[in-house]
Amino acid sequence: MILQDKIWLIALTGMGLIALGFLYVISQAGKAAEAHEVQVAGRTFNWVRRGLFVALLVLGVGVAWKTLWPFPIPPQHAPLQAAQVVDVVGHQWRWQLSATRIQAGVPVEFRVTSADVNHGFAIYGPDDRIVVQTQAMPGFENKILHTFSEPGTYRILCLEYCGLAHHGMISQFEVLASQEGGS
Ligand SMILES: [Cu+2]
Repeated sequence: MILQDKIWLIALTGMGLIALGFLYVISQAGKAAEAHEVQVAGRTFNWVRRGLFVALLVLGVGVAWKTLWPFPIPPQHAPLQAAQVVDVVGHQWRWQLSATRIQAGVPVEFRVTSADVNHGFAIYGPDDRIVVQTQAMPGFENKILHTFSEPGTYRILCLEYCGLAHHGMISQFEVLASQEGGS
């Protein structure tokens, strides 16, 4: 199962649990409560609340640790020494690339900037799933380091609304199997 489907499943499960909670509260509404029961319920609720807090804390730290390690963003102020480098400039409304043929299996560094306004530089794979993305900002150079494993035609879309023809800001490049040789 791919990551997006897993996240979707987790989200659906969460929504389902919340819906069940609502249904339970609705089913209990209107029933008279006894003073002793209220006291016991209050104490139980406090314990549940503390347990939930600890569980969420552990879950949050755990998920952050697992997903940010290894950190997905390469060092921005040091040379990356990748074998392939592609300079990317975003314009209203097109992408300017210094190379459109990239070799699979070899790290490639994208140096991304913009000539005018902020753009969102996003690479989509042959299966139309997002591979990697960063901001294209005037006056800044944002770096992406990526190693493509699948050959094919990759598309670049703009993910930051940048004016009238933002939707048409689509470009593409080829990822070649290792033996084909790139440029
Ligand atoms: Cu745009």
